[in-house]
Amino acid sequence: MKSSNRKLVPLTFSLIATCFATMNTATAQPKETIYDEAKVPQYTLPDPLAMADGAKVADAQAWREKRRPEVLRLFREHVYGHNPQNSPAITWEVTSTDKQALGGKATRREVSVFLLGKKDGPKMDILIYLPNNATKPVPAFLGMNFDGNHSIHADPGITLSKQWMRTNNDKGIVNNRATEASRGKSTGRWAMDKILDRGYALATVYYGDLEPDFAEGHKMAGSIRSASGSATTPGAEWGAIGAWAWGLSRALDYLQSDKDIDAKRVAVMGHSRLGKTALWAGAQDERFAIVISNNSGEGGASLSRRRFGETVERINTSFPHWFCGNFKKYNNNEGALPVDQHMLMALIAPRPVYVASAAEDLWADPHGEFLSAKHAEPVYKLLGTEGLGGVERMPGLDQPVGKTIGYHIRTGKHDVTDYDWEQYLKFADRHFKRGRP
Ligand code: GTR
Repeated sequence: MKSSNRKLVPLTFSLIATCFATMNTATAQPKETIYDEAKVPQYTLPDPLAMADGAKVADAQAWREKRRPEVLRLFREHVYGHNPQNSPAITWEVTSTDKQALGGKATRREVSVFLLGKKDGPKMDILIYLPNNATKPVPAFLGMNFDGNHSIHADPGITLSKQWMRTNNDKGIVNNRATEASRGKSTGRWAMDKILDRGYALATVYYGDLEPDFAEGHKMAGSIRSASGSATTPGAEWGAIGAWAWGLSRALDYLQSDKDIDAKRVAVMGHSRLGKTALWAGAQDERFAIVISNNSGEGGASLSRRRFGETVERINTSFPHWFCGNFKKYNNNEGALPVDQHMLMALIAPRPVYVASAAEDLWADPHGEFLSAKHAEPVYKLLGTEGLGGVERMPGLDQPVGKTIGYHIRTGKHDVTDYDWEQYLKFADRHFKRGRP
């Protein structure tokens, strides 16, 4: 998605601030967007390995039993909101199967998932491509899409979404509905051939099936937030990102029952706002084996306290529906947050996480995305993994680094490219023990 605020300015990256204690909390803040590393106010990050009461988290058990639940609760209370409890189990129906899709290369399956277990309630449609020449069950990538399942490939067999979507002439979306001209408009973001050739399935869901992406979208018929009612105290109720992330977990519920998919090897992936969503889904739901954030920026991989590019105030103003009400308390007041986004990544530990930035995507603060990964590392190490594997500094352009935490900054703009997918496939091969390490 484009933002008028995305600016192309020269990259200047400073040294990594590695010591929490030496940074001072920011005081008076300028309101203009900062794109100059030298102008970023100082800040102090919360220590992921210190309990809210100050007690040190000394071992894996203390992380697992005490600090991880605490951090998760803090993110729910202050950032993304709480999911509803005790939702009924999903039910589903396979609505189409074509064993000779894409010229015989793949099996295409479409599944309607009834999110609250009944056919007259909210539903989402999963589109799945399975490689025909691979031994089943296969590992999979699961990611939400921005413009309907039909947008990810020109395959005429994909059912055209009937859901509300943002009108866009270039994408053939007229009066908030997709048309035949919408087919395959996002093909470039889904490296279908590469994914299938490497023996992975691809599963995707239109995020608007859960909730249309505008401030009042939660009030629309079929939106999961309106159908689920209130989950908790005002202010801590789930926002749209919470609802989309919940949808990813429901998609995984379905994948667990699909005998062609190895549900223990599902990588959840997302771009931009859907990268924030993938991180939040992966942080909460430990069934996701790998989590991939593509250019997720503010409220995703990048540090909230670092005022570079988009800020908390800015995102809460432009997209008041994405986060919980309490998150607005941190407008221009990030230092008061009990968490920061490195702790979101720490919630994923010890599972592999990959963070990708783009050089021209300064709005998303590439350096802040790298720093989150770096500052999540103590938790990865405590849990016995290598984390970034000795990487101390942000790497140069197009030089992927890392072990359990992967990172790259690619040449170019805010987007998902074949280059990004190549890195995700290598990372997944390595962690799913397919091919050479
Ligand atoms: C921007 C927003 C970003 C990012 C992006 C996207 O307008 O400011 O946080 O999520 O949209 O989703 O493409």
